[in-house]
Amino acid sequence: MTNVTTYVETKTGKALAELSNQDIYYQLLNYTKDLVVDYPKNTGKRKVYYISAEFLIGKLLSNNLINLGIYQEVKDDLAKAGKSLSDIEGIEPEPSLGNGGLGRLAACFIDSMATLGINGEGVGLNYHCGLFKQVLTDNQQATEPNYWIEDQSWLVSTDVHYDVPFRDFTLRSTLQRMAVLGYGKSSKNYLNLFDIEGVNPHLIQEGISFDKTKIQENLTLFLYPDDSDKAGELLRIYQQYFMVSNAAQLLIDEALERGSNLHDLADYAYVQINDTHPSMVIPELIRLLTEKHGLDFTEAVTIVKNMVGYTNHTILAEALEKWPLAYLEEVVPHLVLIIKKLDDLIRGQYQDHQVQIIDQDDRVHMANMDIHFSTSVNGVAALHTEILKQSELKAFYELYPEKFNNKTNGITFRRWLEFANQDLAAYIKELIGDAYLTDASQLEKLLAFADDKGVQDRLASIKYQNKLNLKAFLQTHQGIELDEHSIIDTQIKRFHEYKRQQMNALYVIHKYLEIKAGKLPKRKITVLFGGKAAPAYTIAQDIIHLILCLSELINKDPDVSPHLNVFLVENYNVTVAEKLIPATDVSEQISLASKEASGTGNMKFMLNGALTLGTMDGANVEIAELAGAENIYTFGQDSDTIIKLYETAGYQPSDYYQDQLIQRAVDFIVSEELLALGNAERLNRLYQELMTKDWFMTLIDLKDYIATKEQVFADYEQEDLWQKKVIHNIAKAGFFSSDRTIAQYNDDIWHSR
Ligand code: 26V
Repeated sequence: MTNVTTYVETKTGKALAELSNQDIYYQLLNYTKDLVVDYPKNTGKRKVYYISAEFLIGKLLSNNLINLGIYQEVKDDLAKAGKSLSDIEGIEPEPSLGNGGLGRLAACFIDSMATLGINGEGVGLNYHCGLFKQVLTDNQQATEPNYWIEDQSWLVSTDVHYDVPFRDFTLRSTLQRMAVLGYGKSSKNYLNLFDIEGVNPHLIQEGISFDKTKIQENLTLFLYPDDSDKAGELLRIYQQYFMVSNAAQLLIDEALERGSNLHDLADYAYVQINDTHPSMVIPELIRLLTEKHGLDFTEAVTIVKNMVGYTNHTILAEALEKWPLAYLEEVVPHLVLIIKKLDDLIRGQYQDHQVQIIDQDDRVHMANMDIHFSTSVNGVAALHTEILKQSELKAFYELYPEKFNNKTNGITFRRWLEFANQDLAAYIKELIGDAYLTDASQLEKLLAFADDKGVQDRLASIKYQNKLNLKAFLQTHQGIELDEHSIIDTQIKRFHEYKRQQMNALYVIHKYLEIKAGKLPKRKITVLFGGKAAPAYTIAQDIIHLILCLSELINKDPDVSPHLNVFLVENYNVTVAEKLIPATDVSEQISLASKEASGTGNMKFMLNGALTLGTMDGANVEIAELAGAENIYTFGQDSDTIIKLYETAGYQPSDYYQDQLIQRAVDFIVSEELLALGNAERLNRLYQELMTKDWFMTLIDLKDYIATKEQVFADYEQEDLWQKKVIHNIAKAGFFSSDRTIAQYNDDIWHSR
């Protein structure tokens, strides 16, 4: 293949220098697509189908160029023509086809499957609008639709179509694909995104509200629409069934094509169910095998059971799907027949009501069905898997101990180091070579430099340069004035009470009050937040409001702003994360212990040389073990204590509110200063919530959090000590490569060769 300059000249008849960035973006898109069109697909008899309602892939241009090994070459060619690759990257719309960690994990996983040469593909939905665009106005979050598909995009149309039957109509699908390229590989996989033909954007009304009843026009219009009402829940069932019926039909067709006689289907395919959203694939496969392909029911059940694994991503009860049987009857009555048969099978085997599929209230427990009819059940970090075994799924662990296994999450280093932190990546190569790109454990070689002053200084200067890059980005995008000399303390993730952004906000109040009283920090602190809140989640909106009011109060106060700044970065997404993470000094991972299944942001920060301030939750526990207790800042009650407190209803916020320091911070939420800037209803509701309920126990850890954070800031002033800790973190981050995670999935669960 010719180089990019020649390609563009041949295609357009113009020199690169004459084209606009927009034109160049489309040229690069097509150049990349043309390059890989003839790449062979990965083979491997047993093909993995990673079914997921979300693939938070982010922008693809740079990632693809890196995986093809031509990023630098293209960058240089563009530079010769006076063009900047990073400006062109800015033009690509981000496909935000996920809410958060679960969707981003799926994106890292397909990258790693391709890199390891595994015959494994993603299957999901081609949402026309990704997660809503967040606009901050009047110190509140507003929402707008987030289109990402243009006339030219990474999607490639196929002639694959299936009929998907619902009670009242049948929908014909189309399949759009994206090539998934492995790092340094000349073979590919696909991300398969199913769509309907008649999506109608005119159904969208104000903001992101839309007519939820017109399924034949809206099925793939939005990612996870608001499901706080019945119409939303039904739409979600339509989406899920459409996704899995297509996946099941694709899988069977491909297996037949590759020589399966269907009795041996499990030798040809393995389905990984990413949380319970794709659970209906189990009864759907059984339905297709029996009704369409004439297999006997008992045999079909055995086959399917041998080709399915289920990953659990949360222990939050409200997030575990339990569909009313009546809703399923309304959408997919033919599937209900199968689900009832499966329920009968289980009732015949086990009396324990905790393990039944359909409960006394006629709700279908999707996770229960998955666990019975699969070979593997996994959690996503060591602690999370233990909690599943010992409490949440204890009854199942007793039935099937052999099915339970842990697969600690990981991240792709191609995106989260090579691309996002190019200076750091280049320096690491200078120090230890580039073998770490395919064998992340090689990063441990950096330990030899932990006390090397020259290395420490270079790392500090790379961090400083990344702060300058972030400063430029925030200035252009949001008019924010970031102080590059301040210590940058970042909390980026979905807004949820269990993640405790409100605890960080209480720290900010505490610091503000101290500064007002004349107690100044040694160095300016910049607290950055980023994240979206579900539109129907009122308290999360209230927390956003509190942070935005604090931001206005603090940044405008001439006494305080030289010492403390607070910003909520608008419309947090993968692209924003790529800018924030490399510039951060302190990584906030402060969930209530036991509630964050794993976290993956924590790993990205670790790899990029930020130190973790966190609770012993999710993968933080493994970060602490690997990096060493002296290289991470942990605080707060542990998961055993918290789980007991829930069991005994032993937590009362008023017990902690007695403390002067806590009282002062909490009361400030409804102070005159904040009420003058904010919405009294929101601030009062949040205050009341903390005082009377505080379901996620903000106050229990607040004092310890404040004290530990002060220690972090004190240590930052001992530059050598700090950089030594940074080196230990980067060196030990290799374990969190998603290549390691995927190798374990394949060795222990998929056995795809
Ligand atoms: C879903 C929902 C939906 C209903 C309302 C409340 C709620 C709260 C949480 C969730 C989470 C859904 C599953 C999920 O995204 N889990 C995340 O998965 C990541 C990848 O394994 C993991 O790193 C995060 O800790 C976990 O929260």
